[in-house]
Amino acid sequence: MTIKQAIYDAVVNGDSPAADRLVVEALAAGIPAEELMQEALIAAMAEVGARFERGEYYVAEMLVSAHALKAGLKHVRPYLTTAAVAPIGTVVIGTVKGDLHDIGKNLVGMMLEGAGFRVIDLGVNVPASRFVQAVQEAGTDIVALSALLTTTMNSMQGVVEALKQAGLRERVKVLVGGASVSQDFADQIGADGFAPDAAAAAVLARRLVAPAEATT
Ligand code: B1M
Repeated sequence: MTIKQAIYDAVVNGDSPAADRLVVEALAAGIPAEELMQEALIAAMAEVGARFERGEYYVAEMLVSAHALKAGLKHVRPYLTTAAVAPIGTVVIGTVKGDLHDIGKNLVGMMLEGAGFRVIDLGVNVPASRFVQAVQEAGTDIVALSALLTTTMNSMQGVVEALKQAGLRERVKVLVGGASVSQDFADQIGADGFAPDAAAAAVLARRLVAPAEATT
């Protein structure tokens, strides 16, 4: 069995100590962080989701798998977040109200840091008013919203509306993503952009703050 397969199994089986140890070993063996993330950690969570859909896993199993993924992810993080000398912009990020999923949001935050942004992470289950407050306080360029549930997507629209009502909508770009979200939905709620994954979110964020640079 390859080490990537062993990491995949550790996450699917919710074995945090094994995920922790194996990711350290894999990085020491020179396997790129991005590869570990995509082919082992994220792939394993897709399998966990599939087992949940088939009724083979319950919420408890999803949770222990999420813990195992996070145990591995903490070692990958430094490889994705090389600090820039001067930030190219500030992003306020959070998972919208009603939604507790944070793994994808955390990955997006890491990739944004790696792309040179200062990232202010508001966490999960974040009400629209908290995003507005953060924009007022932080000199924000981009508000980045994550939602994994079809039932919480509409909270994104609530954030866009709250920014409008506070007179802040023209000052910031709104970037949305998460398994339940699409480009059509982003257009529908008047967001500035949608990204399907963390790497694409970082590319799009750079484009949103510096349109000319992103075309080169
Ligand atoms: Co939940 N859950 N969950 N869950 N969970 C899903 C999302 C689900 C698809 C599972 C399924 O049915 N197959 C389903 C949603 C169905 C739907 O609405 N269509 C679901 C459900 C139903 C639920 C509960 C309602 C279950 C219940 O209680 N009966 C409940 C809701 C709780 C709540 O939020 N209020 C619930 C709870 C949980 C746990 C707490 C147990 C746990 C979360 C732990 C945590 O995050 N700390 C959990 C998990 C782990 C999952 C799955 C298995 C994995 C999610 C994940 O971390 N994926 C998930 C199934 C699945 O996704 N296949 C599922 C890995 C992660 C890297 O991917 O988050 O998609 P993802 O992020 C990607 C992209 O989406 C994108 O980039 C990331 C990576 O590149 N992205 C962005 C994300 N945010 C972005 C923002 C951007 C741009 C891109 O710009 C700002």
